[in-house]
Amino acid sequence: LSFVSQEKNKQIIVLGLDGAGKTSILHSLASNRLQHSVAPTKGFNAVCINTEDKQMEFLEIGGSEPFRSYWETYLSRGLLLIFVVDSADHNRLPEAKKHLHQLIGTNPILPLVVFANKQDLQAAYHITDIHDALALSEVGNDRKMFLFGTQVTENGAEIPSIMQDAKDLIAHLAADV
Ligand code: G3D
Ligand code: MG
Repeated sequence: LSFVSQEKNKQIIVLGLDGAGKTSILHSLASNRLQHSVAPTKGFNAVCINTEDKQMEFLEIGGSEPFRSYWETYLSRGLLLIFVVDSADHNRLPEAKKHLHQLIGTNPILPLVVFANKQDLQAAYHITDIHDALALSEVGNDRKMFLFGTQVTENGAEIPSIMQDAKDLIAHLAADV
């Protein structure tokens, strides 16, 4: 029983500035269908995703200012961090970078999966530019780090293979920790 309750605390933490697409990505990964979010997350959003052999619990914490104080608390007992950015929101990339580096600075081995979302938008930076803008080369040698370009458009369509790959990778990383 203690094993079960210990496991219960281990969540995949999903962070990023508000409007980046965290909820949209989570719902799409959960349903295997692309799903836009219909409303901004107020506070917390917990989503369970089943794969063939296990269940993963994701916790999105709202990106707006009042909730950011919770980020580090939850992260300290997280399995891995998923960080979502709006690739077309050039003005706020420095802010996203600052938060990301603050978050991972406290944990040198926490695996990191970055979603460079909204790749459908004309103004979106390519993932190589996102890699630079977020200074991902500085995230640490001992850390597993992955970067995916994603887009959540075409409501109801099956998720593209890159999102399926990301989901498989996350399941793999979560099992490994
Ligand atoms: P958040 O949970 O990070 O705050 P949401 O972000 O998932 O709530 O998404 C914020 C807005 O961005 C939503 O639009 C959502 O539909 C849109 N969005 C999410 N992903 C994409 C994407 O890949 N491409 C585009 N073009 N839009 C996306 P609204 O209009 O409801 O604010
Ligand atoms: Mg949200």
